[in-house]
Amino acid sequence: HKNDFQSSGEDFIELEREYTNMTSNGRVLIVDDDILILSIMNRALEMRGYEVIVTSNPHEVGDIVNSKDIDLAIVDLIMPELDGFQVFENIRVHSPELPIVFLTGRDHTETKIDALKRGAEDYIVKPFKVEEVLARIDGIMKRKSTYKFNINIDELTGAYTRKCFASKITGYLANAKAGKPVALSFMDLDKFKSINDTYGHLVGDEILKRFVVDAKTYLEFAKIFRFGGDEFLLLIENSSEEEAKEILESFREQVNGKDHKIDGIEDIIKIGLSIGLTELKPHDQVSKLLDRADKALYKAKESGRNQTVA
Ligand code: GH3
Repeated sequence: HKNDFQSSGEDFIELEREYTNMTSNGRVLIVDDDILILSIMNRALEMRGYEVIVTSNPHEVGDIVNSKDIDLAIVDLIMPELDGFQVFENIRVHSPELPIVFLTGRDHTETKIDALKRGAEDYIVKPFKVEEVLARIDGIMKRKSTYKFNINIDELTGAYTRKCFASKITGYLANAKAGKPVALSFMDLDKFKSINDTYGHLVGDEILKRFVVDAKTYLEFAKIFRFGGDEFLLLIENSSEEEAKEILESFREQVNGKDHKIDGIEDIIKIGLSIGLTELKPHDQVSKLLDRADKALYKAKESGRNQTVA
């Protein structure tokens, strides 16, 4: 079950690495039978901060794309063993979203149009200027990283998004299957609408932002996702329901104990927090899991709010 255990936590490290560009600007695969091209591009890309994987064997491409987290592929169009378009289709099967750039000696308008229509990101004709190829690749990677950032990080609060949750939950469920406890909670601010109604939407926004900052500070070992509006999901790994309940109650008390002073507002604003808690079960379906957490949250609201219900 080694892979099961590897999933979620490392995925997030990967995400954060991409956002902060700490270790690499991304991973590029180059497929070309011309060893000279491989070596020139390898060196140029590495100097630019990319991790590079090269192969002159187009039959390997499917496996590489499957096993390594590739961000972009550069593919030669004419290779003795396999046509570049076939390599392109192979990659598409394994990784439909991966940007693919053709690098080719075939300066032929119809082939170029064919490649672009199939969805190639670019079509660069040899001989090429290395600087120009690098500029094109930098552009593609920048767009890709902005796109990934935008779909995974909530713009207002900086919490992970609901989409991000959807893409990660399978990994967490695999962990549960492997016997690793994971707790999930639904949290909803109490009477949040009345903060908006009394002080305006911008003050409401500020409260949401502060709430996420506090969650990230107090619960730094957990992952917080904004599910929508004032509703958040929290995942705590290596934690049973019982342990999570203690952690969350203490967090709720911290949140509730805080006085929020906001510029231009006389009143002190307090946040109440209702929390529904459950644990991932080995054969859980996502919908069942969310349903349990949601029902617990509903109970917390019904029983008078500002409390944790498991
Ligand atoms: P309850 O304790 O029953 O949950 O009461 P509530 O007022 O919190 O009810 P509800 O959760 O339905 O209200 C959520 C409100 O959050 C309604 C919506 O206008 C507001 N809201 C949703 N998204 C945002 C946002 O991004 N910013 C602000 N300021 N308000 C938002």
